[in-house]
Amino acid sequence: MKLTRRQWLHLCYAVPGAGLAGRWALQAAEGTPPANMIIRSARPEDFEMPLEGFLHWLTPTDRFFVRTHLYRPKVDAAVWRLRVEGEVRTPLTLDMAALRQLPRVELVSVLECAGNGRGFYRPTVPGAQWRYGAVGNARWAGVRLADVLRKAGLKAGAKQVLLNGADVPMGAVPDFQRTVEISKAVHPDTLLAFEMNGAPLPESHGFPLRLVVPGWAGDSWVKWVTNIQVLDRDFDGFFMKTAYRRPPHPVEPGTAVDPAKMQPVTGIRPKSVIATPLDGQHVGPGAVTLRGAAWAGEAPLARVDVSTDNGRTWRPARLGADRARYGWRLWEAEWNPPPAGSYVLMARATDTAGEIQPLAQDWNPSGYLWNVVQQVRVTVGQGAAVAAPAESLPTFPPEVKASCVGCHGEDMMAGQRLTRAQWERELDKMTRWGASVKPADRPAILDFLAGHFGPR
Ligand code: HEC
Ligand SMILES: Nc1nc2c(c(=O)[nH]1)N[C@H]1C(S)=C(S)[C@@H](COP(=O)(O)O)O[C@H]1N2
Ligand SMILES: [Mo]
Repeated sequence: MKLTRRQWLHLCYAVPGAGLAGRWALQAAEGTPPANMIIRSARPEDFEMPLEGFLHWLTPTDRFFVRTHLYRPKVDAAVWRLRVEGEVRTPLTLDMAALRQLPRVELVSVLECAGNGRGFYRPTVPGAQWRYGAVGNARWAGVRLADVLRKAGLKAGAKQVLLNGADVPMGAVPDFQRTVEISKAVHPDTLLAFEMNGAPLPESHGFPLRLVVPGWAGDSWVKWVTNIQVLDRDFDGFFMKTAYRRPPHPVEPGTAVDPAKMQPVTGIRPKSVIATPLDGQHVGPGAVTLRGAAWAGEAPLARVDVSTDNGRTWRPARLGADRARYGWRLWEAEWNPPPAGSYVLMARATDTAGEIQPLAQDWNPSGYLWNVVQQVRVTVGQGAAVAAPAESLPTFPPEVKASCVGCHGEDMMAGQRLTRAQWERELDKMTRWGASVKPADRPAILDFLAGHFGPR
């Protein structure tokens, strides 16, 4: 994306102190968003895989979802170093050649964003409104984090491993830093990966090095890793203490919950997605094949069952031959639809620990770990599918542009469905993060946002 002089001025106005880092980021993140993805936010990059992606066992890299809180850095591999310090006997500074001397490990694993499916929670919650495609299945190659930690020599008090990436700062937005508890960090399947699908990691996916944490949600899969610090205590940075937490018990939907009373997101849950037929599609007459992909977390996927009668009866789907411990499985099931009518198709995953994908789920304040069984409504034998009308963006008034476009675009706001009270909280959060909102403009900004992007 090219910035006009006016946009540059907006940026400097909207992001006090953004300075050189901010400008560098804008250059680094420049580029046209891919045409074959659903763009939730062009900058920072939040791209969702369309449903066709669930027809591939390995997700083609150019169709793999991208989730970035800050700006994507442009890392020069020649000067890049990995620093390992903290509760270790020998702090290390490794370049890529030194890292590659450790045993190479390859594995296929699903990577799913904790917020995948957030867009389905009611009441709606703020954040990228992902539907199904904030997930992908790739072949990762690298070295074991355990081998790196062994080389440095873990001290007895080691409790958590803190990873920091080269994310480019944005205003006063907290840096993306995450910890993984020591037991998961030294698990032989937890990798520092430098390859994805047989090629060097692309920039958007963490070049030159990212963490791979099979079975755990994407927020632990730190990209652009430069620093590893072993801690003898819990880390209290924003992305551990405030974000990526959910309540251990059901809470009143729509309420705020004290982060101290919530727990960090770790493992993902069994889930299946129907790629075809599509919701609203007109099918048949004649046999129809349901196809999709299914996965689970630390306990592998055991089975997928389908229902073509709104959940009254279930029968097993056929699982594809391609499989890996943490990978997803393609599945298919034949359906001979009755001559005419309207039917709800469902697919439900079960893991080897016996956890079954639910038909309904408790709400949580940030909309994490959605795995409610998908419902695909199709009609057989009559009429044509009705296409949903395309939505067009309203024109953003100058005061909203001045305060809110700079760090990210209009798309970040247009994707939300929030009440006025929720928009108030967003304004406060963005102000803390560096947005400058003139008090006199606040009511007009709120009117616009709540008016156009309220709950439906
Ligand atoms: C200083 C930079 C900055 C400015 C200026 C800014 N934002 Fe944001 N905004 C962010 C960041 C960073 C995110 C989160 C990105 C992520 O986590 O993916 C974000 C995300 C959002 C989201 C998604 C929900 C969420 O909380 O993650 C909304 C809605 C939003 N901003 C609204 C606004 C509005 C309204 C304004 C103007 C008052 C504004 N932003 C100005 C940095 C900014
Ligand atoms: N440094 C850094 N690492 C990061 C993030 C980030 O914003 N910065 N986003 C995380 C989140 S929330 C997810 S879901 C995954 C997404 O990985 P992908 O973009 O390769 O799909 O990266 C994780 N690693
Ligand atoms: Mo995520």
